[in-house]
Amino acid sequence: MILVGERINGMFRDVGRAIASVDPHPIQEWAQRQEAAGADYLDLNCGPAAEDPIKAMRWLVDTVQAVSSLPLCLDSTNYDVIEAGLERCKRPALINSCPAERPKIERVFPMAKRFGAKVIGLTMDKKGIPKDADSRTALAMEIVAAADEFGVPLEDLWIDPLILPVNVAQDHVVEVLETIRRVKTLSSPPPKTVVGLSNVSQKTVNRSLLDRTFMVMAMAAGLDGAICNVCDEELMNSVATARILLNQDVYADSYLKVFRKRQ
Ligand code: THG
Repeated sequence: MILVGERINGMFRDVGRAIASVDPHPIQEWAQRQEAAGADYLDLNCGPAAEDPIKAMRWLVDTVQAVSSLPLCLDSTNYDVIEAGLERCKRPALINSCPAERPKIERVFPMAKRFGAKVIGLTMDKKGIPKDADSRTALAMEIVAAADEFGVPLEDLWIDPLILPVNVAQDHVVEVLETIRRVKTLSSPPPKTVVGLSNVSQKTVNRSLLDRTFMVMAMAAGLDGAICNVCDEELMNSVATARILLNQDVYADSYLKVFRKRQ
């Protein structure tokens, strides 16, 4: 599993405040904490409140790179913000994200190629997020075709079937799992799959239980990565255990310790 730490996001009050007051310390603490917890990437999202999001993204990238050598996942719907971040990234980054809409594809994929960045493609378009796996998979196919057209390697394409909160879109969850399975048949090599895990439990009680149960189900369906709360130890133990049961790691009685050390 490729784990993307979700915590440097202006939607969290402490991070939003740190961005607004240009205070590097809370940001750098979260970078180091998530790296120690086993993150492979760090998601950076200025949040809805940033006054000058281009300046904020540049500052976030510089601030995080001063204390962590993890690659970054630049999370914005504003592609000028993503481009400003990419210009500062020392390592190949992950662009988060691009929907299956032609003008956005034409903006994002050439930029990904220019910077050697990877891309998260969303199974949504102007009409929004469809419910059924057929429609989600059709949108994924449009993004696979775009990667091919613009010369972005399929290994660098991550498809996100967009998991929604279970309390408002319960009937979507099985469709997302089926989409994860089907995306693997779209090309050779297949694109990777990724979800924003914490979406599933937004505004519910038992958040951690919902997150880790869905994580294990999605891993069994073939999920390759997740933007998630890497500081949730029970979630990380579930990931380690699912990897053993899916024969992705060699069993040892000490597998939890082994996983934690390796991550
Ligand atoms: N797909 C992709 N990128 C994404 C998402 C996705 N980026 C953002 C998001 N979804 C994933 N990251 C988060 C981060 C935080 C929360 C959910 C998803 C979250 N936040 C608290 C809440 O809303 O209750 C914030 C409140 C707080 O604790 O302060 O749950 O799906 N490609």
